[in-house]
Amino acid sequence: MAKPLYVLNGPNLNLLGAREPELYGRTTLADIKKICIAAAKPFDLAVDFRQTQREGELVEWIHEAREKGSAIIINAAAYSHTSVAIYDALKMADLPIIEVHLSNIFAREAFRHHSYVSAAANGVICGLKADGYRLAVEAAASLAGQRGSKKK
Ligand code: CA2
Repeated sequence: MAKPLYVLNGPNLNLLGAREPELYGRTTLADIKKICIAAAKPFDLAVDFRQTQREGELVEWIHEAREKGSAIIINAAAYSHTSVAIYDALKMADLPIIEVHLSNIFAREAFRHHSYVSAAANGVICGLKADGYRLAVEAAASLAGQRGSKKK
């Protein structure tokens, strides 16, 4: 089997589902993990799905994905807008990178309009709530060269 897709989630995303459904939907992070696993299955890809509150842990996971992953899907949450360390780590990873946000960050406060992650990503999906993760898995699998193996 090919190397897994790393789906990395940043701070506070463990709280999804309960509050601000108009922004983030009602789907929990556990539900999103299931969506990612199901979306990767037709490509014969496994998913390594993680969440952390810590910037340095995200950096370490990006380093790990360089060696052990076939692509990175990342919702760095608030760190998207602040972290040069995450940008540097992503730039060092010679892998397809898809950035995903549940909410449309461009329809929100100005401080959310810039993402350091975007400058290191092959593509960005935002505003589609949990469905953005499904699309991100399909895009990452395609970029990782798994397109031909998608089963109908
Ligand atoms: O839209 C996204 O996915 C964000 O990455 C979510 C981040 C936010 O800082 C980014 O600008 C956009 C915040 C995640 C907070 O998660 C919550 C979970 C439950 C209730 C409230 C917030």
